[in-house]
This record gives sequence, structure tokens and C-alpha cells, in this order.
Amino acid sequence: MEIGLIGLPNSGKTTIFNALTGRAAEVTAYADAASKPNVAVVDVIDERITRLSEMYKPQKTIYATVQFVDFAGLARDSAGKASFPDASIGMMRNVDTLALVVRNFTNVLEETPTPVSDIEQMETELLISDLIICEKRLEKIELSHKRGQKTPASQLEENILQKILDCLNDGRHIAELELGRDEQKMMSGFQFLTAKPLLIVLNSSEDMFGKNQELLKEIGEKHAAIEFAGTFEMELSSLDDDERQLFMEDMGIKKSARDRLKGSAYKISSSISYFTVGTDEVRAWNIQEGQSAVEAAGVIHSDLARGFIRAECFSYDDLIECGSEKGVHDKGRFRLEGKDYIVKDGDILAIRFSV
Ligand SMILES: Nc1nc2c(ncn2[C@@H]2O[C@H](COP(=O)(O)OP(=O)(O)O)[C@@H](O)[C@H]2O)c(=O)[nH]1
Ligand SMILES: [Mg+2]
Repeated sequence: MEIGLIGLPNSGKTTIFNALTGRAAEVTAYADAASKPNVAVVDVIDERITRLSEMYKPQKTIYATVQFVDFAGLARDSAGKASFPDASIGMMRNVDTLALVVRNFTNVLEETPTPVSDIEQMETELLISDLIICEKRLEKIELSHKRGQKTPASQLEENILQKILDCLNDGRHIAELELGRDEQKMMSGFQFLTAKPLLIVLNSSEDMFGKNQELLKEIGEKHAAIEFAGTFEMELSSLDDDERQLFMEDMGIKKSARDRLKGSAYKISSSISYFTVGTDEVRAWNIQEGQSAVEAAGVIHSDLARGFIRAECFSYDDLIECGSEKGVHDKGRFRLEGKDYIVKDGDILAIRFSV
């Protein structure tokens, strides 16, 4: 999964990137919009994988990974209007989930935070950038229709884009539209920003952290939201484990920034994990909730989907309860599942296939 950190300049994106990744990318009160994005891939430490690894003692243990991208901020044009640099937009379109970092601390200019209007401003930016793409494409299609080049596919595309245009003009995100599977497929190539799951990261000052329930509730009416104490959590990532634990308890922080963001991002993007186990490798795979066994197989390799015969399956919870694979068999918890089986979070699968 790829999570993109977006937000106004100096909202604390790089600070939070550092908190998430334990890196030390440069934090600055004067964002250089032309600078390159920071990118880091981190393991998603899933204790189920840790436990499976202890049981199977494999040569390799592979956790799922999350890639965090910290984009360069908005750039201002000669008239002082802020917008995303084209290069950033291109990269933003490639991520799975957007995490919008919102300043909730007094900045170096002594400006009090305005989180709600900052969110609105950023949302407008996202909507406009999708509108532009949508309108451009519609113009092209209409032109080709005028030239008599109308096909069922182009007609369908025009209908969907018109629906999307109306939605955006209404100020609503594309994610709110109910689209059929075909429509979604056709739309996915555009990588619309407002079609992506969006998570608000309220970046609060140390002294206000944990005291923003009203504000979080207000934001929560429209968006999924979590609260970070950016600077504090960035400093945490440079401590050793014991010290870190102490400071976290002091602040009332239950889980690391990385675990909290990952948990929320998985939830809003409906991501789940299934596992493959063996003495060679124990590994976590990410899929979308609702995906079938054959789709899950395809995440490992397209051959496994193409030649899919069946999935041998049991759940992680059953394995722990029964103590061993043999126990799972003895208690009748071992299952054979077909192509259309909907994979659940924590399923352990072995795909049988032939190509
Ligand atoms: N008090 C406080 N300052 C912060 C926090 N997060 C970031 N800052 C400060 O805000 C400024 C901009 O931070 P940076 O992470 O570079 O923002 P970016 O432009 O969004 O990447 C720096 O001076 C940070 O020290 C926070 O949680 N609390
Ligand atoms: Mg930055």
C-alpha cells in the first residue's frame, strides 16, 4: 500500500513522515516547493506474522509493506496563488490513499491554527485538479463524437465522466459516487484524487494533543480523522524502546504513529491481509475486502490466478486455537475453497494451480 502525505506548506508533512519512518528528512519552516519528495518503505509489523514465523521457523519472513511519500508542498505562482506542482500531482495520482496533514499548532509566524478551513482549501485543490482532467477528457470525446467516431465504449465513458463532472461540480468527492464494476474499471485509469480514500491527520501541538475531541468530532462528520503530535512523535522515533514507551504513556499515546496511521489507512481503504506459510517463507499479502480467492492468488502471481484450481485454507485464529496445522485438520477446521470464495482477514491460504 502506498500512502501519500499531502497538505498545506508547513502543516508538518515532513515532520510526520519522519515520525512514521524513523528517518530524518529535513524539516523546515520555509518549505522549498521545488524540493524532491521523501519516500520510505516500511514493514507493517503484524504480530500475527511474527507469531507464524515462530511456529514455522521459515528461512524468510516477509511482512506487508507500506510506502510513505511526503510530497513537496503547494507552490505559489507569480500572483501568489498556491497550487500543487505538476510533478507532485503526478505522484499523488499513483498512491492508494491520501493522508491530509492539517496544522493544529501555532506556527513560527504566530498564526493560530485554522484546521477546518485548511481542510476545505485542500479539498478544493483536489476537486479542481480532478475537474480539469474530467473536462479535458470530455471535450476530447465530444470532439470525436462530432467527427462521427462514436463507439459503445466512448459513449459509456462519456456517460460516466458526465456523472463524475456533476458530482465534482456539486463539491462532492468521486469516492461518494456509487459506481458499478465496469464504471470503476473504466475510471481507474484516470487516477482521480477525490476517488481515493482520504484520511485527515490532525497535527496537534504537544500541549493540545488529546484535548481536541470537539474538533475531531466536527472533522469526523465528513472525514475519517486521527490526531498526531507531530514534533513529539518525530522525537520519539529517535529514542530506544523503553524510553519511547515511557514518553508515549506520559502523553496518552497508545500506539506508534506508524501503527495508528496504518490501522486507519487499512480501514478506510478496506485493505485486509491474508497469509501464506511454510518452512521456506511466511508472508503477508494485502488485498481489498471482498476480493475472491482467485483475485488473492493473482496478487502473488498472475499464473496462480490463471491456473487456479482451489485454495486450501484455514484461519489464523483457528491455527492458534488448535495449536498446529494437524490440530486444525483434526478439529475439521481445514477447508477447501473455490475461485469465488471471499477471502477474509487472517486467512492462511495455499493456492493449488496448474498452468
Ligand atoms: N509545535 C509544533 N510544530 C510543528 C509540528 N509539526 C511541524 N511543526 C513545525 O512546523 C514547521 C514545518 O514543518 P514541516 O514538517 O517541514 O512541514 P511541511 O512543509 O508540511 O513538510 C517546522 O518548523 C516544524 O518544526 C507539531 O506537531 N507541533
Ligand atoms: Mg516538507
